[in-house]
Amino acid sequence: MSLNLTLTREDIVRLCERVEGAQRRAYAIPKLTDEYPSMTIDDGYAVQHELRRRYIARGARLTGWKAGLTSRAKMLQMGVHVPSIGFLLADMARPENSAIKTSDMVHPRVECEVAFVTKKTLKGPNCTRQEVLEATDYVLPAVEIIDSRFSGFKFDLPSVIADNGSSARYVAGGRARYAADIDLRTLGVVMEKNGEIIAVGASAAVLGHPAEAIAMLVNILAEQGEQLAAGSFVMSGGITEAIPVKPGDSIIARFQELGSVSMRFIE
Ligand code: 0L1
Ligand code: MG
Repeated sequence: MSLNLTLTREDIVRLCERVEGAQRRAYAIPKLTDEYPSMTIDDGYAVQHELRRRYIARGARLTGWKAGLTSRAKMLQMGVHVPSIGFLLADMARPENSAIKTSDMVHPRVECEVAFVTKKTLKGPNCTRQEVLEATDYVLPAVEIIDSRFSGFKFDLPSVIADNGSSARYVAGGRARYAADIDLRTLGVVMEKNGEIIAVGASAAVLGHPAEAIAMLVNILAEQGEQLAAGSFVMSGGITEAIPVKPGDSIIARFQELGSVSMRFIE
């Protein structure tokens, strides 16, 4: 399948430098399509690919991937029509119960997700939910801290993809379980902020079943000529809506069957 690219190599490098600057120094930038209105989803992935290449060339370690915009509510909220993927690096991970700095993020928000750890390589196209479940070593609960670098949350799909799906930090914890031992489609989740319930959801919000989101991710990787390596940590997308956090906030995400994941936020 041929890619629908409109950006030149120079444009890709320029936009990558712009996004990287915003990510590393935590400032907001206008959405990329203000300057490149014809930018496509494939262009967005080309910028994301260049971003990953640069981080890894400087010593970052790829730990896995994230599916994003996987619930209908989130797609509506963000005004986009298809899910997206982004990469995860070891230095984005934070320990459970830790204090997470906000001064190195633009406008952090948290969302509850089921994470998968794989034991076999997965390849698209046409990867299915069943293949994902067979390749899964175990699942565990996670909270993603997303941080769109675009001013006023005004963005579109090519811009979000170029910004690595707003990836910033992630915390995994709770209890790891074999996927076969639980009904992954009907897991309930409750998120508390400062002791108050602020969001509730069920895992079916993620494309009907979180493993569908992983299959979707593998199929998008295939379009980019890539596969999902065995041993990857993969987040399947927000079950609850994204909740803004600021210094002083504490978050606890309680997952049915999988335990809870907590963290607090500091300046
Ligand atoms: O993880 C995700 O669902 C990606 C979110 C991208 C848009 C946003 O920043 O909310
Ligand atoms: Mg997410």
